[in-house]
Amino acid sequence: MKIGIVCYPTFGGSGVVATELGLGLADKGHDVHFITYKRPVRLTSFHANVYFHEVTAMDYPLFEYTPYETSLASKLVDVIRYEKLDLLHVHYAIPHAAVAYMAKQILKSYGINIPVVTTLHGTDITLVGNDHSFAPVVEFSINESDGVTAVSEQLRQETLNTFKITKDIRVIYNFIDFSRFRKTNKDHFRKAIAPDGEKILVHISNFRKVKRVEDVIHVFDKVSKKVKSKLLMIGDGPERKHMEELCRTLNLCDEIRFLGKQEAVEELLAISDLFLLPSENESFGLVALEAMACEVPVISSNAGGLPEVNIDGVTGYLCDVGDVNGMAQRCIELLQDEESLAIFRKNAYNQAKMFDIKQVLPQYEEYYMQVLGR
Ligand code: GMT
Repeated sequence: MKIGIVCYPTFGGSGVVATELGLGLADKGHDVHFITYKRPVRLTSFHANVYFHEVTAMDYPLFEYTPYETSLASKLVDVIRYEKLDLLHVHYAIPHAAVAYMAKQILKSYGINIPVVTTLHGTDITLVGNDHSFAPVVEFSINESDGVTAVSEQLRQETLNTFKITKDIRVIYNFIDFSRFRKTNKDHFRKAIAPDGEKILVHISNFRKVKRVEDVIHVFDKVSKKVKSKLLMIGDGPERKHMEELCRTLNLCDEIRFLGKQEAVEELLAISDLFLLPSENESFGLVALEAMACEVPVISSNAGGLPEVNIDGVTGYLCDVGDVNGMAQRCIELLQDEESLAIFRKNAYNQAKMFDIKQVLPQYEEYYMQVLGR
């Protein structure tokens, strides 16, 4: 198949899923064309049947807002016509599903019918998508897609509860590539970060409000009073500055390291004992899955689709959003009990196996065939 993939090229989960999916499809012999404004962060090396088409949005003094959507639609028309794509798969509804609809209509005037699959990732439905400034367009473009997938059952339900949806929504879970995410021996890193045998807790996110990063710091504050430990804060975003200030106020600067955006997160997960994800909302929680694949149990909130990934009392613990005391207590229990920690580590790995890319990729291929009517 010749497949076009539209996504955000940044560190966000939807861009990561889209890129890994595209690369996996290419490995299976499909031709994959990424169409976006920058080379996706996980598209780092040359692959024989992977193509990248950069969208350049034209600026002009008249435009207060650069019309990226128009440039993307024009690029889609061009790539689909000349590369003769079979199917277009857009990740994150805003604005990609609406732009795909526009491109589809334009292509009809050339006698081309391009099936569009839209994958919903989370905030395109919850935090952002249901805002009245986007909602009618999101609802319309989901209903006009030829196929719609959601990354968790909870997100599917939330979409049906939020919008008037006339299309079936197929749940295809996010996935993990074990050739990259697995526990490896990085003892030299561990020694550098925790020279006195401290436990290592880790958080990875885009540091937006929805991640409740301040809860991570408050949980760690309580844990570090009972267990000698260090906290790694990986990623960057609007809340980082406030979090650094909070660490200074709590006098935790020697125990917490802000590492910024990191490419090889698996190397840091390999030396971690617990992963913290206290999000306000999380349609799936891809980073939690990445941690689990590296045998790191997860202490998370029970928001959104997290209970479909992190199993309470098995692969980690789920607490109510904002329950800092509960999360800290669970961390302390696990960190003080090596035997339980080892069991949770193995359970986390086994649960991650359910989301192996080798199981999930064929579900997308089968879904594409269904949408194409083959
Ligand atoms: O808004 C975000 O947090 C980023 C967003 C994205 O599109 O990158 O993340 C969402 O998609 C990920 C991949 O499917 C999911 O693992 C995340 O749970 C989801 N984030 C939220 O629902 C907040």
